[in-house]
Amino acid sequence: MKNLFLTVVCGLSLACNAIASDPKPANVLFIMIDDLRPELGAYGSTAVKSPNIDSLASEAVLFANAYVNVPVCGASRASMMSGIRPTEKRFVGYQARIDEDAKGAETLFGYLKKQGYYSESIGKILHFSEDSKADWSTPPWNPTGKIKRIGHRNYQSAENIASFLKNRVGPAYEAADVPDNHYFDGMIADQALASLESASERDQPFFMAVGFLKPHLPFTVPLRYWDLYNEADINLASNPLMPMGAPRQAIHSWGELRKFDGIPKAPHPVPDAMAKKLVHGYLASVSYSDAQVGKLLAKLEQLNLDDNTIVIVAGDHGFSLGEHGLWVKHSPFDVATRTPLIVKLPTALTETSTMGRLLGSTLSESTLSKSTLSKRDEPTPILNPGVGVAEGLVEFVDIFPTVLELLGKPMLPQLQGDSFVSQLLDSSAPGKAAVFPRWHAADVIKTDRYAMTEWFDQRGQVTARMLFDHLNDPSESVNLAEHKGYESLVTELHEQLIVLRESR
Ligand SMILES: [Ca+2]
Repeated sequence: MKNLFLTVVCGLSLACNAIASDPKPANVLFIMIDDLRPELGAYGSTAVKSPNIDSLASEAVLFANAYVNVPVCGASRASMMSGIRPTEKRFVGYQARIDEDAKGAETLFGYLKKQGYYSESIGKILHFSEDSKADWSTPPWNPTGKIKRIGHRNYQSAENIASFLKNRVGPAYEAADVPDNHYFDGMIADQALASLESASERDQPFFMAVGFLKPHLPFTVPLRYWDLYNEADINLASNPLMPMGAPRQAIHSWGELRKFDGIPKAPHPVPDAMAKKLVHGYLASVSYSDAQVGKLLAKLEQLNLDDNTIVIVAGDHGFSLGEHGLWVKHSPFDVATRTPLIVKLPTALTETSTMGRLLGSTLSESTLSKSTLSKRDEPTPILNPGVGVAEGLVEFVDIFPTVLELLGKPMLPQLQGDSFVSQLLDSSAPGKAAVFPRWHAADVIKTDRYAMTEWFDQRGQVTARMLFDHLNDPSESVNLAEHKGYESLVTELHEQLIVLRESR
């Protein structure tokens, strides 16, 4: 009954301070999935099998247009965990560190630790475990393989291990018939389950960040996840060509994939049969990570932590699987910058049965009583807080302030994003007017309809430009930047980009 009361208060205030005013502070389970593009059933993909994340999404707000600020692991994570935007000099590559690039900045996990939270990192969260290490309540936990020299590749087959130890190269994929926890993500899940048990016994709220490594290359996952797919049925990218009129700056040689055994050297493309194998491996890897997420969600429920825990599932950037002839990330294209973001509020706030209906009607009444339209007889639609598909734009620098608002913690001056709590309470609420990913010399402005990339030289002069109309060309096949009739739009977007560049 207490929760119900607080829920009503939350509804009346049209903010989510109820979580904060609850005498028992909410926990956060933050799950990152490396290199995950929106290749999930919940995002409309019919190619992949992702039942666990899909199930979570049905009880959460799914952000259909969530963009990272840098399409590479380390920099994306550093920017997100500090709430600070990348620049030409800050959070540039995979080796970016918060404690070097943004010295003195608070981290999300460190700030929550100061606020009384138990902050814990399991698996891949920041690129370096040493980065801002003291901000965690306990040293970051990472899995180790039997043969250290193989590192993150974590091959299990004797043949691949021998090949790697001899030649320092191995294949881009592997399908060993082993249990989940012979590969790293199964170990990470096991550790996270144990940590959730410990957390449930601790009289302290937690911020638990769990980072799964797949579908990052190499696609080394148990055979049974490969067996979920028939390779012959796998479709290759429908837009395998560079956009018409794309500048040369848009092309890269996807070196991260080429270093694996058997992949053609630049500038040669991946043959179709190999491309099918790689896409198969990516899908199998997504299903493997999805299964690990399922274990965490089941444990959360089993421990009765779900009613008081915010669950966030996020990628760290997108991934090209042959789109534009490209592979991996490292580009300003939409396929490399858009990533999944799903946020589930504690069950006590989003229960769709009695409590949900009460909350919905409370919100409606509250809105009506404040509205000048309230004298009319048109009812405000019943809202369904915490559930739905949010089409409005968000970007990853917004995650830090959102978590603070949900937990009722004071904001920090360093934060360069905006809370999207309004979209969590009502998924149809508007998102941002624009979001701003960037990659090396390229800055992107993405609005509801358009995406424009500008490449800048060291003097700040534009050297190349791409403009796409996502309404008519969502797969980015025609660069409109030099087309007649787009001059004023280009100028307008350019001016917004300059304002952003000068503000960060
Ligand atoms: Ca990544």
